[in-house]
Amino acid sequence: MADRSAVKDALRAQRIETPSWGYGNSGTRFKVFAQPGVPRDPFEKLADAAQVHAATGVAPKVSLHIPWDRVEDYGALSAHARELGLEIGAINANVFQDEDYKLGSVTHPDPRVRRKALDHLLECVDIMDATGSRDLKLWFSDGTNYPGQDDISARQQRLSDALSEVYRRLGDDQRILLEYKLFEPAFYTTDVPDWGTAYAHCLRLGPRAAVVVDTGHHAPGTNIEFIVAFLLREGKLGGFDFNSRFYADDDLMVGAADPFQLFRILHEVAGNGGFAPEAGVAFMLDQCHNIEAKIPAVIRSVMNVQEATAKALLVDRSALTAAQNAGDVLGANEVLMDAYATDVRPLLAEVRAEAGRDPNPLAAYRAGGWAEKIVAERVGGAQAGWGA
Ligand code: AOS
Ligand code: ZN
Ligand code: ZN
Repeated sequence: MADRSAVKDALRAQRIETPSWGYGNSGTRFKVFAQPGVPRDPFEKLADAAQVHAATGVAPKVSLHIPWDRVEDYGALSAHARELGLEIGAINANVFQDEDYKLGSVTHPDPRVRRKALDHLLECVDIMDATGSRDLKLWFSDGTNYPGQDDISARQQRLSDALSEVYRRLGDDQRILLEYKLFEPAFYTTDVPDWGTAYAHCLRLGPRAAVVVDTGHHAPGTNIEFIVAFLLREGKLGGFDFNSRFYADDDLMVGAADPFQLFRILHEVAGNGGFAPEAGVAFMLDQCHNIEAKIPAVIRSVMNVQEATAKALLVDRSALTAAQNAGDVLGANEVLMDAYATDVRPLLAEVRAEAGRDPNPLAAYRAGGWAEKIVAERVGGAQAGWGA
């Protein structure tokens, strides 16, 4: 049996970072369905994030996205976050929404465009300094659409040069989190398409660079938990961008499509020390709520991560190791499946009640009247930036 009080301690200590863009309007390239009451600026996005933290108690960090969250005074934005009981999490750079980036950003064949992209990445580090953020999250849409369009190796060199310059600019407590994605918007080659490429660049950069696993960024059938175990073992798992996918990079609520996969991933996190604060793994959401109400969807997502975490922590590790060492294939599998089959909702309700919170975060949010208040007070909400 797993130690119940240790499991509860770990659940209390867990932190899940929510994305500013999850609170704004978003959609697909076909249509953005605007919702009433959505935030009009980054300050209001933080106010919504504070509701998620108030309901769950485990979501004090908010990732920002530049330029979607560009403000005059970042000191004022982080002071606002602190007043709300929040902190600024990862700063997400954006080198994918500018006319100049048609052929790439830091890997573009034209040095002028590369310089412009690099300057934006360096500006993001300035914003980290101003907000106290630890992580610079880099996702590059860079790639090509047709064989022969550009030189694959030359693009790797340009990428490496840019990453090195950003790395040199980092403060001692700051990190580069490098994200990979199989394809989209580039359809033939992508310059950081997989964990191996991201890992190789991070290894070359040094200890303050690590890989981000976005759960929606793999080919169907990829064993994500293997990647997680490998990266943790190498000290190179910087964090997760959690979301669900049925087909490609769907950015649906984490745990909605495949809660068993989420459990298997978090089982590897638990087994490889990834929940310890010193492992430095950032548990972030990267989602868009196109048709569902946004704040409750973020709360639901946080709860889904908590539930999968609780099941992973409940795995009877000594029984598992004994079965594995004895070559007991079915026995080992049974230990894992027993934990997965456990209804952990009462345990989580208990953890919340003991922390003085409502055992049901969604009910608490609905009872608080915030949804009605923002609809009445906010007119003309802003788009998150996606699906424009
Ligand atoms: C894009 O597909 C990636 O998942 C990015 O992590 C992210 O969605 C974007 O940078 C939003 O900030
Ligand atoms: Zn992502
Ligand atoms: Zn993505």
